[in-house]
Amino acid sequence: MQVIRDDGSLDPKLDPGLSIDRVVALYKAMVRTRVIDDRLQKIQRQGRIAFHVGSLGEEAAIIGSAAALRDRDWVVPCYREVGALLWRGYPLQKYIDHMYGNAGDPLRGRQMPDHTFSKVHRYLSVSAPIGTQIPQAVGLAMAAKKRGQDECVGVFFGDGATSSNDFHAAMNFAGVYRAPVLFLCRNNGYAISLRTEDQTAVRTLAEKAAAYRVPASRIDGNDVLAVWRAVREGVQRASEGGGPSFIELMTYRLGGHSTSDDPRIYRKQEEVDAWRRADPLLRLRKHIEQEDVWTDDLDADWLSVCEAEVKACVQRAEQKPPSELRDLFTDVYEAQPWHLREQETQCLEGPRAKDEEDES
Ligand SMILES: Cc1ncc(C[n+]2csc(CCOP(=O)(O)OP(=O)(O)O)c2C)c(N)n1
Repeated sequence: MQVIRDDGSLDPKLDPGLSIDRVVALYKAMVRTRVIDDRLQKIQRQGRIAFHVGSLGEEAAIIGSAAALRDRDWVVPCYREVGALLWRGYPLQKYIDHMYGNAGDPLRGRQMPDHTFSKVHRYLSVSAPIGTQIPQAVGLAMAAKKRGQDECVGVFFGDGATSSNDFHAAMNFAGVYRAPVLFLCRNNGYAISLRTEDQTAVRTLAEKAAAYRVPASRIDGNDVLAVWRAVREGVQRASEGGGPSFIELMTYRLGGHSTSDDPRIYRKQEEVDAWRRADPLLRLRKHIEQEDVWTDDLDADWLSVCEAEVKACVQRAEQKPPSELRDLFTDVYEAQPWHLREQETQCLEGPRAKDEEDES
């Protein structure tokens, strides 16, 4: 499905009818996510943060899905979806603090960068082992259904995850119990260096859903309105008791898998250039320009607002002290149990103190 044509016009039969203000908000969120990505990539290269996993080129798939879910619905992320968390109003400063693992990091530096979460924003923590979040999402959806709550769960994962055991177990459960879950598969062409066609024999990932009687669709994932429409249809189905949906979002990872990857080793520049021309931001910008609500000046202004915001957050993050070692033992239970108190004392004394004790 495609709603925004390459020339920026809309297919009137498929237009989901969002207000133009809402469409501009989607564009602004996509630009903001890209600016954040770009800045984090640069400061990682300067050795100021350890790692970043971005969403360059996949912004429409992520922001469009987040916008179509309702506030009471849950987002179960893979690891590229911080744009969805920010869309829900998560403070950028907290995210940047997390990237530094400093004293402002809600995870106290105990996780890898880009593995954040927020309970109040109904955004689950990242489970790095591929596919493990998918059965968790189905469990969450089944819990909501059992409680009679009108809530559904949008779970993100990549094409590679559809070859994991957890994907199949989760799809089976969701199919049998008609769980109110949306399987949001970002088919970005690669699982790190492995091309989608080399890791599965099927022609489309959407057809895997048929085996579990889960309704599936294949969407232009670089078209934010097509994504919105497909996800909102899935939300409605789930809300009316119709159970799960699988949505294959066709997109492309324009950057490396993460800052630890060099994609030039396994893919051709011509392929990347072709997808750059299909950049989701360019197509949406064309559309809002045609609607006379966006101009080059507005674009430049918004870009500098986002850049200034990220720069200020980075500066503040770099002034904060690191997470405290003590937090490892105190920030676990409301009341610290005796064994953690003992470990805290030993740890703060340090291994040298222990060695000296042994020698004496
Ligand atoms: C079980 C497991 N095996 C290997 C890895 C290393 N790994 C991290 S991301 C990744 C590729 C995932 O690809 P995909 O599911 O397509 O998501 P994408 O990164 O493209 O968004 C791999 C193999 C892992 N995290 N977990």
